[in-house]
Amino acid sequence: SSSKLSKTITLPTGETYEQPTGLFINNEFVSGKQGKTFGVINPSTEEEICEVAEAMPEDVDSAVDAAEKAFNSDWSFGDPANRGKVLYNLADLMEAHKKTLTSIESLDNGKTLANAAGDVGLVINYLRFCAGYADKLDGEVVDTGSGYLNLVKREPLGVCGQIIPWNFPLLMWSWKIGPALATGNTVVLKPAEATPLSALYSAKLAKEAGVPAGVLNIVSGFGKTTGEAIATHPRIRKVAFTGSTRTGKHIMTAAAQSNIKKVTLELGGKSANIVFNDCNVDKTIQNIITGIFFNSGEVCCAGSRIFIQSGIYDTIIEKLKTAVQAIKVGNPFDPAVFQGAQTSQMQLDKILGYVEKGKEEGAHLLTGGEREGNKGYFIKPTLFTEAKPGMAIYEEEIFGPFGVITKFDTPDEALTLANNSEYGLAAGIHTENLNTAKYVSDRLRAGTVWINTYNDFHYAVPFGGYKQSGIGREMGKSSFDNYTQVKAIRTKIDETVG
Ligand code: TXE
Repeated sequence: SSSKLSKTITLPTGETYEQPTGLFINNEFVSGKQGKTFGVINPSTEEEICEVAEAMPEDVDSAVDAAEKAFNSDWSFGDPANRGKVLYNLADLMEAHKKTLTSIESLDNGKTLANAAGDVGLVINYLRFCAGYADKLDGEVVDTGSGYLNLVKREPLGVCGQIIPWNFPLLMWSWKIGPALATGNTVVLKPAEATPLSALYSAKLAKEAGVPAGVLNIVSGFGKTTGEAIATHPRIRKVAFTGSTRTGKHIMTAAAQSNIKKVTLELGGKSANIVFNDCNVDKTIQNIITGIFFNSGEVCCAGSRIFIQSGIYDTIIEKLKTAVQAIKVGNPFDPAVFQGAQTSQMQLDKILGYVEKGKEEGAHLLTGGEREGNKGYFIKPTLFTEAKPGMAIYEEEIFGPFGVITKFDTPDEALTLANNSEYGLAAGIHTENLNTAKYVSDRLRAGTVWINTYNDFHYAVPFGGYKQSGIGREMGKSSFDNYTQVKAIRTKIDETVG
């Protein structure tokens, strides 16, 4: 069966499921007021999966109306344990639907089933983490003498606009809605136009979990229309964004000019992955690969600048080349495949453009550098050596399975190279020496430093950027700071009662 607001989809696993395709406003799937739709492409086959409703500014208005009404209700004023319960229910439902969610994510984004399963697992854990915090975000009593009672409490911000990217569609959905809902806010979220399916499917689960009408609204659409309507909306009080630094700057400006929305940003990166002479070679090879080829390289904190100390350089290069050439690229539903498709034609073209740039700039193509097959957005894992500061492939975020390698001699030289970037999202260090690890990790200007691991996330550990990689932290306790504001209540006490 296939109605206007949902479509029966057969997954490559043979399973069929019902995909909601409407906008999700006030707990109902609805068509956009202008009746517009857009196609969602399967990046592994370049075929259309389905059409979904496209939100125009008037639809964003409807979503904000619903969210504002829901905010002025028991949702934000009632017992926070109720919000925790709803989020636990949602996590349970997502666990029950884990298989379908995993397949939807692979279908829509092109990532392997293994990558998608990892995402969904982290989503479930993080929602439970947020649920558990809902009733534990205590305030303070400040003593200024017996003539006053001072209460300091944390309150939600109101209607929060959330704009997310296509590389981790469901994970980014959870990083945004988890802390927002736990703290009593209401949400208008725009998924990326390339990957709206898992957010819509999960909206249905949210309703089933008991999320009240208007608390969570999903408005699929494009950045320049739907995203812009969120960033400039006069009644949205906060905007949270994950995506490019360029769009992040634009959103911050729009937030300032419209109504001083609170802003959190998780932006691009060009993270340094530093290999020292005394590293464990085999583990380090795996960590370099995970660093840059995990999730097809579409990772904001990808270890895309690889720095290798001179004493181990030749050994690492030789082993790395062999290991990378053994990586299987292709159908994300094939369990033998390590690297699936890039998410869009635009990304494929962008990455291949950087291959040409790298050659022109005089770097050495060690391996890869071309498309894999001619159907689907697949690209061979690519590494350039002899990359130098000033080269576009060294400075700019490529956002694909594309790493650049540079040789260094001393830890201080590695630090200078690593820190000489406007980005500061993450970094990696590979050494068996605690002194080196501590010295270097203290001096790296990055929000996350991984030692002897990479792209290794945990829901209780905060994540976010230094410098132009962002503002605010997601996951961990820090994420609740992004969604609460402090209210001081100072009461004068009449001491004449004594
Ligand atoms: O990103 P955008 P794009 C980087 C990566 C990639 C490049 C371009 O280098 O190659 O960005 O990708 C919405 N007002 N990252 O163009 O524009 C858009 O609809 C409001 C890094 O896809 O940042 C989508 O939902 N919203 C990254 C989201 O912003 C707007 C993840 C991200 O799109 C908007 C993605 C506007 N004017 C890309 N314009 C990371 N840090 O993880 C766009 N959007």
